[in-house]
Amino acid sequence: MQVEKYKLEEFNQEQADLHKRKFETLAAEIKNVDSILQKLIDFQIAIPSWALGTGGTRFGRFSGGGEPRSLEEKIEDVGLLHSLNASSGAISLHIPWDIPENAASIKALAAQHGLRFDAMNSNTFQDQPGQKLSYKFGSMQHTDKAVRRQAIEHNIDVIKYGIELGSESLTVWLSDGSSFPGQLNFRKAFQRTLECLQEVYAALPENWKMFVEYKAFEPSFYSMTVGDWGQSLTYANKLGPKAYTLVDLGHHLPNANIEQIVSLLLMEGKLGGFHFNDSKYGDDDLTVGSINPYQLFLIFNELVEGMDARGMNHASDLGWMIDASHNIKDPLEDLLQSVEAIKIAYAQALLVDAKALEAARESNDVAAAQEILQTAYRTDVRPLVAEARRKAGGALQPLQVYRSLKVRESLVKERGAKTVATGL
Ligand SMILES: [Mn+2]
Repeated sequence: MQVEKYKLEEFNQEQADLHKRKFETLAAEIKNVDSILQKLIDFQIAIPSWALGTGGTRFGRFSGGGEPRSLEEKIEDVGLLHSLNASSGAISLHIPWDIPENAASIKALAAQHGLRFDAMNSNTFQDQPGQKLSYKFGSMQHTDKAVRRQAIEHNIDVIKYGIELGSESLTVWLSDGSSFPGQLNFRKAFQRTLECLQEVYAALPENWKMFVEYKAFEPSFYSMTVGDWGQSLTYANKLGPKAYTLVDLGHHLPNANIEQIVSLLLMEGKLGGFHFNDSKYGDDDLTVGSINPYQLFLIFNELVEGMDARGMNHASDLGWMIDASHNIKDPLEDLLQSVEAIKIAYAQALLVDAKALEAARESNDVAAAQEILQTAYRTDVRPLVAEARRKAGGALQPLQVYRSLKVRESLVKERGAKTVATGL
C-alpha cells in the first residue's frame, strides 16, 4: 500500500494554521533554527525487517494481521513509514530471513521507495532447517572447529548479499556464552570467537564496517562471550580500523550509564552504530522513549557533543537503527512512535547550550549544569520535528494520517488476517 501524496497534503493543510503558530513561537526562541531543521531532515533511522511483524515472547505470539509475507512487502512497509515520517529512509536486513532472490529487482524496489540498505545482520543464534551443524553450544566460540567454520562461512555469505544490495556494514550479534558456571573456558571462548571474527573481517570490502554488538545476558544466562562494551571494544580494537562497537540500548544491565559508555566509545573513535529501543527490566524491546525518555535525551546529548568534538557528520558517520519487536501494538504504529521519540531526543540535544554547559562544568557549577541540560530537555520540540518532516515532504502528524487512512485495515485486506512475517 502507498500513501497518495495529495492525501498527505490534505491532512497537512488541515493542520497548517495551528502548526504554523506553534512552530513560529518555538522558532523565535531558537538561534540557529534553520541549521537544526536541516540536521533533523538529514537524520534517517533504519528500520529492521524483523520489526514489521508482531514480535513474540517466549510464551507466545499474537499475530496482528496484514504482516509482510515477503522481502518485497517488508520494503513496501518501510516505504510507507518513510512516506509518512520522511525519516525512515533505510532498511536493515537479516539473513537468512530476508535472502533476496533477485538482488537487482529488490534494489530497484527499495530505490522506488527512497530507501537504501543499512547494516546486514547475520544469524548464528538459531539453527535453520537443513543446517548441518547445531549452534546449541555457541557458534564462533564453539569447541568444534567445523561449527566455527560454518559460522564464518555464514557471515561471509551475508557480506556477499549485502554487496549485491549496496549495504556497507555487517552487524554481528552472537548469542554465544554459557548458562552455568564451569561450562566454558572464558579465555578459549574469547580467542575462538576472535579468530572467527578475524576471518570475517578479512572478507569485508574496503568501504565496509563491521559492528560488534554486545549483550549482557540472554539467551546465555551465566556469561556472554560478547557481554559488554569492554569486551566488544577489545574485539574491535584487535580486529582493526573497520571494526566498531555497536550499542543496543536494551543490552545493558539495569541502570547502566549508557551515555557515559557512548561518550567514551566516541572518544576512542570506536562507536559504530546504535540500536534503539526502550526497557524497564531487561531486553524488553519496548517503544523507544516509552519508559525513559530522559535517558534517551542524555544519550543524544553525548552523541551530539562527542560527534561534534570529532567533526563527524551526525546523519552518516554512525549507523542508526531501531531494534525492537512489538507484541501488543501494531508494529507500524509502534515504529512511527519510535522514530518520533528519536527525533525529539535528537532535537532536544541540538538545543543544549554546549558552551554554557562547558563553562558551568569548568567552574564546578553543578546546579547550572543541570539547569542547562533540563532546559533543553523540557522544551517541547514537537513543532520543530514536525516542521522538519513537513519540509521533507512528510506528514505533520504521521500516526494520525496512518490511522485516518486505515492503513492496517488495507494491509489486512490485501495480505490476510493471519499472515506471519517471514523470520519471526
Ligand atoms: Mn540489537
